[in-house]
Amino acid sequence: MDLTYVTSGESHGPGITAVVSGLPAGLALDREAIRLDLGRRQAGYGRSPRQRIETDDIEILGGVRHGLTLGGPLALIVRNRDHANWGAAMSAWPVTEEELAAVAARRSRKVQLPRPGHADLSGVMKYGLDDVRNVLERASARETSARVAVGAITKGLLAQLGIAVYGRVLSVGDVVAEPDAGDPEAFLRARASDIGCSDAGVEKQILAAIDKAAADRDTLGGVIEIRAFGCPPGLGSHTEPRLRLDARLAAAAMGIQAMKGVEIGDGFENAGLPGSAVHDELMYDDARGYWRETNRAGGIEGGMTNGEPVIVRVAMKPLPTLMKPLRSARLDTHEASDALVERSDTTAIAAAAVVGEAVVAFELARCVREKFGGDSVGDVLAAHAHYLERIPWHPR
Ligand code: EPS
Repeated sequence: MDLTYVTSGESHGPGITAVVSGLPAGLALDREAIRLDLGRRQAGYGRSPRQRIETDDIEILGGVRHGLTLGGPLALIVRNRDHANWGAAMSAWPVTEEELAAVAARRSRKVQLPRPGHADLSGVMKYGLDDVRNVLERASARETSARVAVGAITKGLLAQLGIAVYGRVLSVGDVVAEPDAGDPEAFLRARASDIGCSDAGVEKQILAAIDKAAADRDTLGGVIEIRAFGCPPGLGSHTEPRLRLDARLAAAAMGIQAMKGVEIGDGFENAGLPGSAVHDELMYDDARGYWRETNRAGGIEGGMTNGEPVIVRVAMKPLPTLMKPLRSARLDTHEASDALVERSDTTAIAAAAVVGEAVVAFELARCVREKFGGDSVGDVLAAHAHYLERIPWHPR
């Protein structure tokens, strides 16, 4: 069974919709857990004032009855409250000049100033458009609200198999958290932090760095880390490149707006070390089955989970919408001009950790659907239990 999803919608359109296909029947939707993740994505120091307008929640449009999935495609929408302030400027249907004039002038005018580092210029060239807004509205990371909702739903499936996925922030700009054990407790500490970071020691520095960037009318990127605990060995496959879990996680992570680098485990550090200092030696005892003292591989060998926590780190570039604009050239006249200045976040790194959690959860759930099949959650659980019995050497 292939688990897939697609989203539709623009940042200031009526809402962001997602359709998820391939969920088993009988999966309970935890409304509070979904709301919690949507709220976490909106929080985080350095977000734009837009977040004071939006209070994200989902409406289910299909595929669920009385809180349980029915086995068919699930459709949901996260409404954009800001849409009401844009009206005719973001109407799906043709509008009159009068209707457009009723909207604030800035919103009804064609955007002619592509931002360096944004989808703006390549997007208008590719799609033959003359208004950057026709690109930027879809390129916006507002779209991740629906992806987080989809991730929260699939986390519900993973939880039934004892799999938990967490995200956190490791660095913001040049401020880096101290390394720690990276256990679930560390990730729960991060959830309580304003910036999604486990290390309370650097939090003040991070907040100060964000304040400074805001005062300088600049933006900051950073690095996030996602870990999945409780994965059975054998999610993903070595047999085909497209089935390799590391390749799939990299694609899922890079599919998040503004992500520019991915590492599995200690990938980049390992590249500079001899093999003897890199590979995680195998131990065995009857109580634990196979186990490893280290997890430099990040829980994936041969494109498959090996039973250790899955570790994915992702680098986010600083957002390209700057209040202190970079140089650009107008689309219509090609005159040199400053790039578009539009309300934006100073950093969205804390939100990125929540989105990272969602996309990793989705990809793992996809692997679960491939490996264990089944039409109902009961079928999935039975196949999972049967598999673990078949590999009694798996540490419990
Ligand atoms: C975004 C620009 C900002 C962010 C937005 C993503 O939107 P606005 O221009 O309306 O202030 O707030 O993110 C969200 C609205 C969200 O919910 O994440 C962009 O261009 O990517």
